[in-house]
Amino acid sequence: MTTNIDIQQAREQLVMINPQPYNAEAPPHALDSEITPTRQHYVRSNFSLPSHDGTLSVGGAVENPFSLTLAELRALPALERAVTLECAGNGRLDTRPLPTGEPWGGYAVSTAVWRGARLSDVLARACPRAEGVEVRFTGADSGTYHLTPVLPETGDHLAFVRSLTLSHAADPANEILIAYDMNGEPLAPDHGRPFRLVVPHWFAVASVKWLQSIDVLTEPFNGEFQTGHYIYQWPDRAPEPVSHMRVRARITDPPPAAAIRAGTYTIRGRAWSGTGSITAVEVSLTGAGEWQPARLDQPTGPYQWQSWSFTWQATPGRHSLRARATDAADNVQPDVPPWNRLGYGNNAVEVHYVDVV
Ligand SMILES: Nc1nc2c(c(=O)[nH]1)N[C@H]1C(S)=C(S)[C@@H](COP(=O)(O)O)O[C@H]1N2
Ligand SMILES: [Mo]
Repeated sequence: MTTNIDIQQAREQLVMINPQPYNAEAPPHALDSEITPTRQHYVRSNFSLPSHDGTLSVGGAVENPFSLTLAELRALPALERAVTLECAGNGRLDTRPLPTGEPWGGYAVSTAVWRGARLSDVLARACPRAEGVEVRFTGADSGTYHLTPVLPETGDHLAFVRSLTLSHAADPANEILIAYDMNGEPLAPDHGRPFRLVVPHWFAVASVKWLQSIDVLTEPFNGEFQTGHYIYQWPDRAPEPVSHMRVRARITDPPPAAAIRAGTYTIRGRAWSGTGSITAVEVSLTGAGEWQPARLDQPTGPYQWQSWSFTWQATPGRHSLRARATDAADNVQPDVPPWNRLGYGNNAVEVHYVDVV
């Protein structure tokens, strides 16, 4: 049984953004490890922690509806993958004018090893009917929700529900998991106990926690969490739903606002993207242009951030360090946040100040 004390302890190492619903960033040093320790993995929840009856029902437009207990899910062939999850609102605090929404700094991003059943296996067993177009995922959490003005008709008591296209969800190559273990232990309550979706490459809003039901739909789903929120409302072009993580690099060492000794210093960091592996990271030491190539490590897996480093001859004074990543689809980070009304997907190049003494 999980007590309030257990939940409190699980939250001790995080940097709180909102006590209720509980939202918290990873501490900056969490990014020093390739796999984020579970207690340092950021948490984002739209509602209070729900209770869950321990079963997953699979139905809708399928030939063979069924339900699974956690034990039955564990008995299916398992897949284990390290997956970097990033909140689409990560970096919102650095966008101007400041949008509404949780004021995330830059640490709503973490990487964990997830183990679970393949969503494609579960869907194949249910046998979707030919007219199926989307799959809807319903979480056990619900509550009152501050609606965007664009969809007043959706009401104000909502559950957390998202969908994927059936072709995306049912393709085994996409390795979407119904995960029950995180870093070798059963999922913690804040991360979706007893099971959750993990959708590699996508902003983590797609990875529905406390998963309760999976339904094949014959019409596209347009719930609040994919038509009201989690939409890029650009000032100058048509709105787009939030989907893949945007290319981004982060300096992890020296840590933010550090003072270091003059001499040779290895700058280290991580870089990630949902639109292709990272192909280059460049570093600027002057706050202006002058981009120099960093050493980029090969990916250790298809869905996790990559490590990079740069050897710096640090001279006394204050320096502004910047790192910029490019991915295999040739996406490169912009200099300024790509402003949109709800402040999603800020992947602007970050400036890191360091004092060298
Ligand atoms: N049921 C449910 N699933 C959810 C959410 C939620 O509020 N309810 N938040 C989503 C968002 S916006 C993010 S960023 C991730 C966060 O996952 P984590 O808390 O394990 O880091 O969960 C996603 N899954
Ligand atoms: Mo998120």
